[in-house]
Amino acid sequence: MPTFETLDFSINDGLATITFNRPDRLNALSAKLKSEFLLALRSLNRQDSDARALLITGAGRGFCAGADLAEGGNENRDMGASLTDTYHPFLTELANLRIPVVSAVNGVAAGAGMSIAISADIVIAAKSAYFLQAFVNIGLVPDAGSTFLLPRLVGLNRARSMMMLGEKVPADKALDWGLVYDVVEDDALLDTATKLATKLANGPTVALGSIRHLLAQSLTNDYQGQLAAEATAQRVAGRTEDCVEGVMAFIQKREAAFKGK
Ligand code: T3D
Repeated sequence: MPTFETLDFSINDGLATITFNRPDRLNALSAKLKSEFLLALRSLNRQDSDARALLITGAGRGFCAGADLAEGGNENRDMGASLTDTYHPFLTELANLRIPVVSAVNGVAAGAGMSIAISADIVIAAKSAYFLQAFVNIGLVPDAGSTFLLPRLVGLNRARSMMMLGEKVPADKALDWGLVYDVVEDDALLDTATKLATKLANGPTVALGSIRHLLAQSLTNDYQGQLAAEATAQRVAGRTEDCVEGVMAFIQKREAAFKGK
């Protein structure tokens, strides 16, 4: 298992956990953190990885405050190149993960940090957490996939207001908007998110991975294209040991013991 400076990474009983660990900077995305996040995600995407679900959270009082604005060299640098070189690789790896992802948003999720949080399949937020399209407050446009994901999650009007006003959206409002799956008491966040992620880690991994990819494809496919994608995915899922086990367990009136194969 690789060790990292800016995040904690572990895999226990099929559940991988990545905890951003720069609490004094609200887990802002330094160059090091971005490269370590990419390495961790790449290791999870390897065929020989034991991981069957991923939980992402942040140490301290923030989930992630977006780009590290204190890292220097901000004047006249090519931020477009910075995005394609240092953000898009980890965002793409995250989108392509073959396992389900849960984010436990323990505090602020701002800028690209919000993009990471809402890239998860299931987002759980602590009561005190909030979401912030911080970009406009520093004269930037939303990036890291925000303009793709956010309007699809909350609708154009809400996405537009968040992006143009740059105001905090508290967890309760995010729940009301459908941006998060659940909001729990702060001290119950990690436990709740871990239980949920563990349930996914014990699920039929191939089917779960396909569900995340099918839903992603549904954002751009037409109806016929999506029917075809479902058929392709079902061909694969239908041949897994987990499918045999799931049907057998149903007939035998017992709980299925999925192995992720
Ligand atoms: O090329 C590229 O990188 C382009 C990519 C852009 C992607 C983006 O994500 S752009 C958006 C970047 N993020 C922001 O603009 C958010 C900046 N932070 C804030 O607005 C506020 O910190 C928060 C609203 C998130 C939290 O406010 P508060 O009052 O709870 O905490 P604080 O006191 O501002 O922050 C605590 C510390 O974390 C503080 O350090 P200090 O004073 O104790 O030494 C603060 O400077 C530091 N911090 C917070 N956010 C960042 C940060 N340091 C570096 N980068 C940050 N993003």
